[in-house]
Amino acid sequence: MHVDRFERYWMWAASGMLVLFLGAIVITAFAGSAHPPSHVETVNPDTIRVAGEFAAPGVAAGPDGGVTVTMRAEFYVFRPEVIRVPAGKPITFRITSPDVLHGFQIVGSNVNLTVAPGYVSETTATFTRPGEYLIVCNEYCGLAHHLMQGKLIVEAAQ
Ligand SMILES: [Cu+2]
Repeated sequence: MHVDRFERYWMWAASGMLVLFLGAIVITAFAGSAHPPSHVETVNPDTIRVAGEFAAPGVAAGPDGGVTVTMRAEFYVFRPEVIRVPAGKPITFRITSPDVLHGFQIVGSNVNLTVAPGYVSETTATFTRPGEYLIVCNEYCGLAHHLMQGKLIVEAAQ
């Protein structure tokens, strides 16, 4: 079968790109520990306001110096709205929603979670630079979505 020379070039180029891109996925999966979201933890969205850890959201220091921030994202507010955490310590955010889908993005950081009712979204980040960070909801959640924001205050270690 005759295949034109230029067509052959393009076939090799396309095959090379496939190998390159698949290789990049495999390499980052193993070397960079990149993986799809795997933290699956469910809660009953009907009761999180009255029972369990999300009924009293807030900041709690752990024995190892790390900090856990328990939060609710709900129509159209984050609870707590203002979070104070220490700089240089691992901060674990645990957040869920009692109503609809929300987003939880800390502007200027890598923290960006989708908050779905019935599920606990969790991530850990360390903030080395003290200051104020804006928290926004980046999933359209209703009429006052644009007003839904919070503040993270990272305090320098004493
Ligand atoms: Cu929203």
